[in-house]
Amino acid sequence: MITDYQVKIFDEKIRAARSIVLCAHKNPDGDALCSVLALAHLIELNYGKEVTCLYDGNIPDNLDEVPLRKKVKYYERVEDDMPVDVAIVLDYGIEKNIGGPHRFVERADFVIEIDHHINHNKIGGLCIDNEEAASTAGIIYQLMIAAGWTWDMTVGRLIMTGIITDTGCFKYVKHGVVMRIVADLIDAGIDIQRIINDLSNKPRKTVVTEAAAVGAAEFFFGNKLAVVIIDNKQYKNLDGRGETVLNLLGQIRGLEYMVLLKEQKQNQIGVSLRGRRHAIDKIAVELGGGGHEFAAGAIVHDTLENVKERVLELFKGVVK
Ligand SMILES: [Mn+2]
Repeated sequence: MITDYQVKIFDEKIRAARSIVLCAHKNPDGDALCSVLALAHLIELNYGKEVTCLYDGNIPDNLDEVPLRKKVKYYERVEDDMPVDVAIVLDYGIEKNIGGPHRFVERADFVIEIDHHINHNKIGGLCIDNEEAASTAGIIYQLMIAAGWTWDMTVGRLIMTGIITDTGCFKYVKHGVVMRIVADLIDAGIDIQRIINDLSNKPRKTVVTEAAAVGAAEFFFGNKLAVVIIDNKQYKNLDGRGETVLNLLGQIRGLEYMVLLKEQKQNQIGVSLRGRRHAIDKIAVELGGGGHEFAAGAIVHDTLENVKERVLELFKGVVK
């Protein structure tokens, strides 16, 4: 629930701000990107203020059709000494996930955070967080309704895209509240089929790389755990986090856990963990990362071989 107090503080801070920066986690996914763009557009519609949207890392090609996609700028393309009155961090998880734009957040007079990740070191002076929420985009919807803001189809499409991507097309929905938001958006004229079609938009090399990676998967603990390795050469062809690899593996009968190891650069391995019925978030924490109960991850600075060994060791105590 969004409180009147949260709306009041948000309103006061935005009204007084001359310079506003919005950002999310590095390598933004659909929810991160669409939450930033939806809130940016809402601030423009309701406060008549231009905001600066920043990102770090890469935005997956399948988000090319997202409305206002061009509005978000790579953080190095913005003047380093740009003044920041208010920074809004969305869908960021933990502070270090912000990456490059963190320098602007650090300099802000006031920080607002809007997030649905578990985080014990919040950075916002105003926190509009809900760990139960299926997506940050859904929190933006609740905020705009609570605040009585004007919104349009662009905002609606962005919010729906954030919800669709973060719920794996509604697969991870745990509470009816998100489906009520979806129902309201559909009644307002948002076309789900069009959004899903727009998200099927990857380069051929990406799909070919993902399929090859699944083909080379290794299986452990009586086929309960699958490990897929994406070396640096393959990583360059990958689109985003390699969600498709995990989705395809997840169709294997009897498989309970999935691990995707991505060599982002030498001695920097992105680890994505999935559990079908058993939690894996504690393993992500052990690796210095975090996330959700059944979907979590970390970035580990070591070789592919060492990280694989470490992950297998951690799973030893967990596989049921
Ligand atoms: Mn999210």
